[in-house]
Amino acid sequence: MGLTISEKIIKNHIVDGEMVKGSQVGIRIDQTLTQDATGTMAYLEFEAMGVERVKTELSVAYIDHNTLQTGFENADDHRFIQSVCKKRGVRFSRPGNGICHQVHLERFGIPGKTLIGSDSHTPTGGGIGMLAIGAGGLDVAVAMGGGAYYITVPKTVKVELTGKLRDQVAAKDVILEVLRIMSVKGGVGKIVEYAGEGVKTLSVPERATITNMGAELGATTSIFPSDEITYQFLKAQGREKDFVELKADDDAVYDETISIDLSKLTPLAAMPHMPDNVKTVDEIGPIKIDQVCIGSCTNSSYMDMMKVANILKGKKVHPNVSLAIAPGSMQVLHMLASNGALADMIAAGARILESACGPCIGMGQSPNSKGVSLRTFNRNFEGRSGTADAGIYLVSPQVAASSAINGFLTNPMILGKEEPVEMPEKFDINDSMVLMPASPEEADGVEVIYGPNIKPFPSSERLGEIKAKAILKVGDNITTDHIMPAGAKILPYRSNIPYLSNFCFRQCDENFAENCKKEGKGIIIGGANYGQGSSREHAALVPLYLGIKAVITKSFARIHCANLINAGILPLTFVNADDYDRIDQGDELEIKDVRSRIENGEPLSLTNLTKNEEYDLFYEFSDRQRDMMLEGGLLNYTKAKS
Ligand code: MIC
Ligand code: SF4
Repeated sequence: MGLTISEKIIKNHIVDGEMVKGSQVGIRIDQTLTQDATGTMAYLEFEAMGVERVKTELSVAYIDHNTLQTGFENADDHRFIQSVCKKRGVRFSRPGNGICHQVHLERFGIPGKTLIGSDSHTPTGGGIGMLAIGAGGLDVAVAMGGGAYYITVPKTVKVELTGKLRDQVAAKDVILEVLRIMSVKGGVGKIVEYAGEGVKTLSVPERATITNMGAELGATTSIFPSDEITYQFLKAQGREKDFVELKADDDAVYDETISIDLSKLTPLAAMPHMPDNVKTVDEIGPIKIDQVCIGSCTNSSYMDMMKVANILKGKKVHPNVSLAIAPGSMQVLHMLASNGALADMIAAGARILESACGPCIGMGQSPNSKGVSLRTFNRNFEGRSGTADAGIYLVSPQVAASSAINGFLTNPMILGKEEPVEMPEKFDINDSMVLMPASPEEADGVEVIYGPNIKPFPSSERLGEIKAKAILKVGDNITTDHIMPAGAKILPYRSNIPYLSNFCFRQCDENFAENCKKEGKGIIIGGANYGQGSSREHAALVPLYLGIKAVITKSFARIHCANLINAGILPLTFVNADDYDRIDQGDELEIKDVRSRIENGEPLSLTNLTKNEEYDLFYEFSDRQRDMMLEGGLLNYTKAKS
């Protein structure tokens, strides 16, 4: 039986377990990446593991999220990360060098290799044929230390592409169409592989836009073949030696197939407040807009920026619209500056931001009250922009640029033919913003510098009795942004769990933290797809700090579920989804004999002491996960094993 692309890569990297769908395997990790918002914690965890030097082929730390530096906190975190990197053998991409996924694709991604990153959009690397997976910081720390990364062997969805995109229709429209078809939970437990004649018509940055936003499907990752187009991209980056061809076998078996004729797509938009709330731009109509933001790891490549510059050239941004543009990397920004495109953007009235995540994670550029903001980003969760009542629409660069000029949502097809943007034969290559680590001999003399805002992460206890209140009950599709919000006011405290805890679940229940502190413990009841979105392990570490013992839901998103286990919080699901309705916030709950039952692989049930009822619970742990749960999380487990 033939293999899919991802099956081939997994097979080449298995170090533990068998490649059987649905079972857990440990894979060897060739590369890791971190960003600063999750990285500070990941390096604190790495330091706690006591490993002298990273054991991967390549590990890179990027500073791209917390670049606002409104106080000393972010700069201290950057300095901490820089010092750990120097000592432990990690390359350090300085603030200003660009967004992790964009830079990694340009300078480091290699087809056929495995990459895990402490950021949910790590699958961007799938655009170049990597098996690139988003993970919690602790998983990344373990991989840096040479440990395997464990995944459940996923099902494979084949997206068969035919035809070619018409002018003014973009890769963003392809992934929005996939989201429309599959929804934000449609990818859970699956890898999405792109295939078919249409693949050849898409450049690497376009493919990367598509795999990037595969994160919004809840997929483990997404991947494109590595072909002639990949070779040309790597060659233009001066990295042709990294090329290997990768394709699925003709008789590969897929679990599902979706077909998309690229030539039939029209410009789409994801409406507030979910990335799968997709309609055509024409269906939504010419709504008035207040803001346009162009950039993020989804759409900030040189090609995207040139398309935007071509639309803006010689025009003016509408007086009622604020247009902000953040090119994705120093490479992109430098090339735009050299060829005059940056001047066209500035002349049109665009506000040029540094090459970083910026508004995508609420670091500045929050829209006005009830503002309508079009963004080329990947997430439009309620409140994420920093303005609670703003409406965020996710669109392509072409929709964004043409709308910025008109002042209303615009189908760029009215502009007619697109000015062609050629893939450069040679990108500007300048890696001076990536600092190399000290040699092993010099590393001894390097000191790790901690700032006063860096607090130790919470410790967890071995699994014991669980008897606590349903301290919070929430609905479906709760995101990690709900659990642990980001934004300019809170992000500087990513290395200070006690302070962060005050903001936990604020959007759902403003008394949550206070209630937890009063009770000292609690159980959270959730709906379907609980914990979707960001990989931030803070969404598990903060509840751990607040005494949460178990989270019981209809279903979980993959990364968050892994983060809960890593933190030693029990993730359980209802056997009968209807039992969710029987529990009220405040009910006294008990999971009887939880430790011995999990130890012996026996079923669990939840006793509702308030209502005098009993509900069956489901859990599925590999042996390793079971041992981790019993020890109280991955760090305790790793220590106990060594
Ligand atoms: C995001 O897009 O939500 C982030 C910010 O990049 C996160 C990581 C984080 O919360 O630090 C992600 O996607 O994992
Ligand atoms: Fe940064 Fe936004 Fe990409 Fe997350 S989604 S890595 S915040 S640009």
